Amino acid sequence: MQRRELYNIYWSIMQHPFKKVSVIGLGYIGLPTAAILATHGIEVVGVDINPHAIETINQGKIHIVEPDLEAMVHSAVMNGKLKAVAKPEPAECFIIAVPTPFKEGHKPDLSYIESAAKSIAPVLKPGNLVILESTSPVGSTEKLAEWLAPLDLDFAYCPERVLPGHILREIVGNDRIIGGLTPKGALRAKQLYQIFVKGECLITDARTAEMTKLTENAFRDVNIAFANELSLICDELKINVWELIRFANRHPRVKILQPGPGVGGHCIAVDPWFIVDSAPRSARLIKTAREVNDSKPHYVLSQVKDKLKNIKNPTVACLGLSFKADIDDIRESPALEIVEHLAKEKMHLLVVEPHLEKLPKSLCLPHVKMTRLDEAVRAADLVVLLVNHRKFAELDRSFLQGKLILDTRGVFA
Ligand code: SAJ
Repeated sequence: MQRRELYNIYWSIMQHPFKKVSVIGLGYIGLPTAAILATHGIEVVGVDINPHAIETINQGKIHIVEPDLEAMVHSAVMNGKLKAVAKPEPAECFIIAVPTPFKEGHKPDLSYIESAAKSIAPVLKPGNLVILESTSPVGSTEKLAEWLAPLDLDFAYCPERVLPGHILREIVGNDRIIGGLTPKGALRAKQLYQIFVKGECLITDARTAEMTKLTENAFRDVNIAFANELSLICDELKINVWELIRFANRHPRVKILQPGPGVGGHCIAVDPWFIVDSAPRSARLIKTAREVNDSKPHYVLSQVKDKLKNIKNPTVACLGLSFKADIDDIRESPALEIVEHLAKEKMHLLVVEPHLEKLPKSLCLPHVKMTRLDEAVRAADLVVLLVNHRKFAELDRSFLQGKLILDTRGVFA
């Protein structure tokens, strides 16, 4: 496209600032995005299929756990700038932020995106901008455009990159990758994100933006797999992996991540599979990394059994259930997977999870009890640390004397 032509598009876009935006999917990404747009003066209509989420948000409260988000949602709702509804209504821009899990055989499941597209189709008008934020396989934005054809719309793919627990800081501060199906789609999406993003908004095509998001999470997965593989090698060679990594990281160009009981959450444990699915013959390292990380919970289980081999009817303290430190999210959590397996063995378990009020349903069993940290450690033969919550690091080490310990995160090391 000629410079002049781009300039004309840019000029015409600038004449039409966004006044009303709809966000489809009010979860960990959609709700903060909706709230931050609303606090910048945009009229925002959030759409969700979950009646509980709608009701909670319209009361100025939130149905998820994220620091400072409730205050922002509360003020946006009270100022009349944000409302949650079940049925989409007309707007100038639609941001789709729905889940993209995988199904059988690690194949991406785009059904939530397809449903979102179908739900907005009746209210779309020519000239509307549709942005996909959900982490998606390469080609998904093109598919979205096909589902919504033949309407005259602009499309862009703009992946979220925020870290749970730090969403409000990162949603503003992080750079944004904006991939348009056309240059006009990209420029219009940039105009929208610039309302609240203080980082740079970098423009590309939709396929590159889709792959950028997948690459970031695959990069992290491969690096965690390296650390997890090192932990196995170190166990075999009787070396303390935490000390090893600390020393290796003193090299100016080495930055090894931390081993753990496996990789959890709904992003890093999922997204690399989208690359493997799209390019199975080439994505060998990425696939192996997934397998290394997915096998770690089984390795931890074998370590537990080994530690307990001489103890009859042992009591095991399991410290942590969430998928990572200092959050309440147990989706795809390796800690939960390990505790569920131990529970199936009918072991007497004392579970400590300071971020949950009660045990998840799968652990509501007579031989599994949720307790305080000191209580669990005092009664346990074996203490298995699964999540590096700050509270666990603060434990008085004298409680651990005489206990068998399996520390999968190097907190007590
Ligand atoms: N983990 C380790 N060792 C490490 C780091 C992490 O075992 O050294 C484990 C964690 O315990 C957890 C899993 O990896 O089980 C994932 O945690 P995380 O903190 O690495 O990532 P998420 O899933 O919370 O968020 C990631 C982020 N992506 C990257 O850092 C590249 C975030 O920026 C993305 O926005 C998010 O995925 C997403 O939504 O895709």
